[in-house]
Amino acid sequence: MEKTSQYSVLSTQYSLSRLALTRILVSLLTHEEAIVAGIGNTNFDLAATGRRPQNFYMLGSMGLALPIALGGAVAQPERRFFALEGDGSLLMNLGCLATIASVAPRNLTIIIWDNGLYQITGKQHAATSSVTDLVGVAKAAGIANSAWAADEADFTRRLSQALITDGPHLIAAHVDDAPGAARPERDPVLLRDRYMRGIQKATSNE
Ligand SMILES: Cc1ncc(C[n+]2csc(CCOP(=O)(O)OP(=O)(O)O)c2C)c(N)n1
Repeated sequence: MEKTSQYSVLSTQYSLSRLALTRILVSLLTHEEAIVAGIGNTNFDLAATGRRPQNFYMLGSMGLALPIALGGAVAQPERRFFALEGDGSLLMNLGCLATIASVAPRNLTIIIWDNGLYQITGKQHAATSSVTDLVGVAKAAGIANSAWAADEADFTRRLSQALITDGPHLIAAHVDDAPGAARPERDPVLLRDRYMRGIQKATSNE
């Protein structure tokens, strides 16, 4: 079988709109929560939701959204942090799940967009498309509060719970492979400085 897109092979499984879920996430934030987006479509879609100084966009290096968000969550326990990562990028750095489980930051929520693909480099299939269940991996790493979101309503419900309860939380969703909706500025210094200013002010989770 020609393997052009996992979406075409398992269309019922990889059906949620990554952009719609990203919009739900941003719409639920009211306390200057930080969002750290991994490379690829994850940060392309976040950029499409509009300018937020508390958003950070990773460029170039896979698997760093979770470690960067973990550092922020430890440094600013009064602010909630969200890490957005693609399945391919998380597969490159699975060890960070064990680190997060060990540190157990109450203010960190991990969101995984699993399209079963390394999409932006040509839709090569990732292990998640066949054998690897990232929620199972996260639970085994020690992040007990890890779950798949079945649909938009379930995602909204789980996220709303994560916003008012102690983490770490992990929510994963089987998403589509629509092209990324926008692009952040490809300027690492600008992106870093804007984010550092955006999270300078202490905020409250209440
Ligand atoms: C160490 C390393 N290897 C390979 C790449 C090339 N690369 C950039 S994005 C990407 C795929 C990312 O997959 P995923 O995180 O699942 O996001 P998607 O493209 O599916 O949205 C790859 C392989 C890279 N940037 N760094």
